[in-house]
Amino acid sequence: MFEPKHGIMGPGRPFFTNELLATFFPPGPLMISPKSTILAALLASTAMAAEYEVPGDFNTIQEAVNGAVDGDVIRVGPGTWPGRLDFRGKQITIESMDGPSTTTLNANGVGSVVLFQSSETTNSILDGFTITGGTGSLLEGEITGGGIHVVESSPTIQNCIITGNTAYFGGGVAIWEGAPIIRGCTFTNNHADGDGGGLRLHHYSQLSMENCTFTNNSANVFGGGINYGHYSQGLHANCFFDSNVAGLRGGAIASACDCNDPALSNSDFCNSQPDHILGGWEDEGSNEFCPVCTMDVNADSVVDVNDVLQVIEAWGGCVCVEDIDGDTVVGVNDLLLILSEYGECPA
Ligand SMILES: [Ca+2]
Ligand SMILES: [Ca+2]
Repeated sequence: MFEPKHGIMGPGRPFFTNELLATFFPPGPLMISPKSTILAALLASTAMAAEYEVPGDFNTIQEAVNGAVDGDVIRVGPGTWPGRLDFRGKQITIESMDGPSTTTLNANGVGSVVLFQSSETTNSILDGFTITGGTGSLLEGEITGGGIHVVESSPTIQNCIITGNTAYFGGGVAIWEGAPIIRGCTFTNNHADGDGGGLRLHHYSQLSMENCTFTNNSANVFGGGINYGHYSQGLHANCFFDSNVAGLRGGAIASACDCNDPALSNSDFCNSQPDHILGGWEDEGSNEFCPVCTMDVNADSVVDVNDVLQVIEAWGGCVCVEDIDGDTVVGVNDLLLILSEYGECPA
């Protein structure tokens, strides 16, 4: 009779009971049958579901990833872990033992901190890390995805603090032809020299985001918090945006592109500069916006003749702060908006 040993699952984790074995090996001579084929498959999948600890089983997280197979869980101890981390297409969970406040992945300026670029699915899970020190990866001629680079992949990123990363597109995170799930994450103090200080979606990407916070992210051009690019769309539920800044437009979110309007629900927007949202968006309800002084184009906290003069100087076609209604033309309508809001900006 087949006697299961603990070795199949590792010490202390027996899986096969006599009852289960009886299902596949009824009393009598052992015969090759479809049932034994099923058992072989079961054995294979069960044997793969290992749990590793770093440090302990491996010295680095990447070594653990290299040694892992689909279904495995890598548990990471507290501390700062230098270098880059590539999931290498594996459907595994990498989680911190003690949470993001004590467990940091720091690329120290050598590129993106975490890479999902090998067709990862939502079963590839990053859970509970601070992601920092990232400087992005080259994609289509631009430095993209400072902290996390998602290319043609759809991982799950949860309970992470993404902070202090830079790139040209997507200082914190960039997504290219991906459909990730991001939940319970904080994006703070990330910067893009181009678009998407906290996050950028591009090229047929889809994002499902909930319970995330964006604070103090900045972009020199569009989307201090988030920038949407070509044919991308997303859902943001229960998110909070505070003090995100864009050099041109879309302090919190810019979606002025050939993309679908992002859907927003139960999300709050405060202290965005120069505006909260550039472009269309779908109101799924319960969103709140602090007053924003879009008409104060020279950002001196008062709407007055100086703003009028600046608008007149920018007269004509442009994408700029002087185009207050966002129709890519600085014209009479923008001037009328300024005149309608003359005076001190709301606090
Ligand atoms: Ca002003
Ligand atoms: Ca205009």
